[in-house]
Amino acid sequence: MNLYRMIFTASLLAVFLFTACEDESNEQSKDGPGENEVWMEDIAFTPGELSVPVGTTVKWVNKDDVDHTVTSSDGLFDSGHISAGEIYEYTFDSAGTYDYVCTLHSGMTGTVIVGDSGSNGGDDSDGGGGGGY
Ligand SMILES: [Cu+2]
Repeated sequence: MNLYRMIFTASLLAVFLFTACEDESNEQSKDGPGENEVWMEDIAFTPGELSVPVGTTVKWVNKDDVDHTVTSSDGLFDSGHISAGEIYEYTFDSAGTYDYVCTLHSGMTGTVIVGDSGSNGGDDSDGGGGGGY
């Protein structure tokens, strides 16, 4: 009786450890959006605000099980319905701030900020090196 109980406990432990390892690898393979990429996930745009240089093609990926749209607030671009797993791409050729929404989900909004090419990256190092002290 005791031996059976021990084997049972040991196998439970083995299953638990195996499952724990599996969970860990699942977590690692679940990466976030790539560069110039916005995910539509959990009825939200991630990242909600994306900064890119002029000429960048931004890619929206629908990670949800429901349709979404990427619709410019000023009518510049409109993806139409993007089905689950589908991708929409748009190339931003001029600088500016572009607000967009999903017409299917109120409150699902995002922004793409397009900067002048070349000036990108110099913005946050403008402090002069902090020699004031
Ligand atoms: Cu949506």
